[in-house]
Amino acid sequence: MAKKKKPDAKQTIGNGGELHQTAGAEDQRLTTNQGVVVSDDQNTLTVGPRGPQLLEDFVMREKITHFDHERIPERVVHARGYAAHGYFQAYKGNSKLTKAAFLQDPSEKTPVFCRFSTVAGSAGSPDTARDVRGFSVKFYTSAGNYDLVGNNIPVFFIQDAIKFPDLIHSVKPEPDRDFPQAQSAHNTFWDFVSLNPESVHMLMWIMSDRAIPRSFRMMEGFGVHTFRMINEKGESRFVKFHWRPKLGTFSLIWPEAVKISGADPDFHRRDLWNAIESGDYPEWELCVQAFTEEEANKFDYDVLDPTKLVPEEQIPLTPIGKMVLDRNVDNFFAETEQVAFCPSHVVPGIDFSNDPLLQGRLFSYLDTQLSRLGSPNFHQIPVNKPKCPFANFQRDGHMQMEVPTGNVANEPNSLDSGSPRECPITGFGSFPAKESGEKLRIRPESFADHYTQARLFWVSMTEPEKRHIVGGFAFELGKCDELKIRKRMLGHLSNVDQELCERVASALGMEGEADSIKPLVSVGNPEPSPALSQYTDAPKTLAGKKIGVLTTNLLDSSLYNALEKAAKKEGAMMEIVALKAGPIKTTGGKEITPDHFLSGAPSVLFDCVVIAPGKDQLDALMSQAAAVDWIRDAFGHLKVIGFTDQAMPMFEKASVDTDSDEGVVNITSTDVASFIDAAKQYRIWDREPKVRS
Ligand code: HDE
Repeated sequence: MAKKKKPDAKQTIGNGGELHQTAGAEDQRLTTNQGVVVSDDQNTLTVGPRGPQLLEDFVMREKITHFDHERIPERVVHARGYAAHGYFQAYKGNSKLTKAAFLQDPSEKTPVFCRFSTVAGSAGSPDTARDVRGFSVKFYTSAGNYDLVGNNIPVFFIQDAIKFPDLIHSVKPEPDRDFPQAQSAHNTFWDFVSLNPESVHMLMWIMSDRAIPRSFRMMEGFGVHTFRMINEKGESRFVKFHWRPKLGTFSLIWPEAVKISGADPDFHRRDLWNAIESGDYPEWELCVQAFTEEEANKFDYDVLDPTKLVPEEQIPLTPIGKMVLDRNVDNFFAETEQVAFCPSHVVPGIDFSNDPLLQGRLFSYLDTQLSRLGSPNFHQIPVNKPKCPFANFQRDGHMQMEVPTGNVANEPNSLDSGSPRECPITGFGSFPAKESGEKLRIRPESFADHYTQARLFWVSMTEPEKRHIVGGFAFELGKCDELKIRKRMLGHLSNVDQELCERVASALGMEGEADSIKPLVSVGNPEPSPALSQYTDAPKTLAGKKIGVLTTNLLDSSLYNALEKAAKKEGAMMEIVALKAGPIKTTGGKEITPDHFLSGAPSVLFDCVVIAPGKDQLDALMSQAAAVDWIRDAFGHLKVIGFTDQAMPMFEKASVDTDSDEGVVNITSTDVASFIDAAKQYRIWDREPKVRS
């Protein structure tokens, strides 16, 4: 179970006033927002005990008025998100690449705030919806705030920012009926993307398990666009940013994700919160693929096109630092909701490329913060405020929190010491890239190949990954009831790969019905890029994962101890699920308070499971359909299942053969090692074709 967090030290606000709602503070008096002590917070002022309420009750009116205005507009995209604080530490030797201050000194820890999100769903939508995940990091560097606002997928749906409102309108709930929520499985989305072949590469990723991550902690992150890094000599290289999770990249599988949406809509945020509370701090390595403009000119795709990636086999990753998230927020609204990321927040040493999607984003984010947070002073909100000194003559506006002094608010001036002044040497200077040309509304020809990298992705997948991509397309297109859209989409898939198209068509029962769509340029036949696969070289580890133990009273104490010890050694978390919420006793008399009770915790919430009824308690457990479902589901979701001899009749009831495969493992109090070894594989992929076609 996660450790409880200690109350925080008190915080100050504004001009030294003290925030009232300070966790753990004693002997504070409840006041109005004007500091007037409240004598009664239970009853409104009335005329007599049963009479009308009085308008003069400023205590009640202030409280209700504040409440009426508690909500701000949710983000138009990425509304559902979760964040944590942490730090970034650079590795040695980045100076050749960049002069960015925070990337120089390995002994320096730069504070960061990192927010993960889904894109399409509203703020209250389930965490495990199929979607790209946002991966935004705000670095509070000594040279100003730097925001790396990326995703967990390295490419995007569209090439030009002007298409973004259309893309988002198509994926959001349909405007007449306001459903479906947090889903791309509907007509408008598939209509739009099938009419925009540039989306096809991204669709391959979105239909893969990348779009249903196991945990934020087990997700890669990507800057998506090509950026520039500039060193002290003024030399520029193009870079692609990658975040690599220390725990490895793992995903859910679709039937599991669907059930988790019901069992725990907060699955990802709970996972991150609990990991940090228990001191198991998630970590990512920041890497770049760096290359010169001359090299880029030789690639057979355009690095300014955000629907393309640079294969790692072509340009390998260079690790430049690591990020650790080690502190949960104190207040979700104040920090996670009010944090404002803008790709235009860069620091000297980092610059933009001409990627037309990036260029559009440089405008959009500042604009959206103005409407979402309501003021150009959003940088004064604590989570957005630079931690280095900042000074300028911008003044006034809604919710000005600072009190600038003096009679001068212009630059240059000679009246008030002339400061603050610009600084041509250390200030941010744009890379002087040469630009010339006619004004045009035109897509470059070098952006025209929409299928080769989609094919690269497909041919780089393992068979289980291919199965899931086919399943993803079939499920989503199955929810799209316009046949013409399905046929058009099958046409695109046949341009990606004939086998992919046939498998999706067969799953839909639409063999041979693909439209014929002529690619603009001929489609290449790329060699696989193993780095694109999640499972080709997946680490065999239980670190950061969760073992669920379904048990009852009188659980064998040596077994409990052996499992607990093994979980600890592997860096995994073990949680006990019992029939009821109250404490149970082991055979040794130890009292354990279960982490969950059965009806609230199906096996989908765990990475691997153990079924271990207590002494003479089999019947009590077996009489519960939810307990039998535990086995059926875990088996169907390809999990490793450990069982005691006593649990065997439950397997018969669940129609799961205990000799099925290497993932169904007998355990005893003296042998949990074979279960742990098997569980490190994460899933038994060979089981899948036997449980679902
Ligand atoms: Fe965003 N995006 N986006 N986006 N985006 C927003 O900004 C936008 C794009 C991404 O945790 C919004 O503050 C346009 C690509 C993340 O707070 C908004 C275009 C990538 C987040 C916006 C894109 C992203 C956002 C909504 C096409 C990956 C969440 C609220 C030109 C590289 C940030 C907000 C957070 C949020 C606009 C495309 C990532 C409206 C116009 C590509 C992670 O400004």
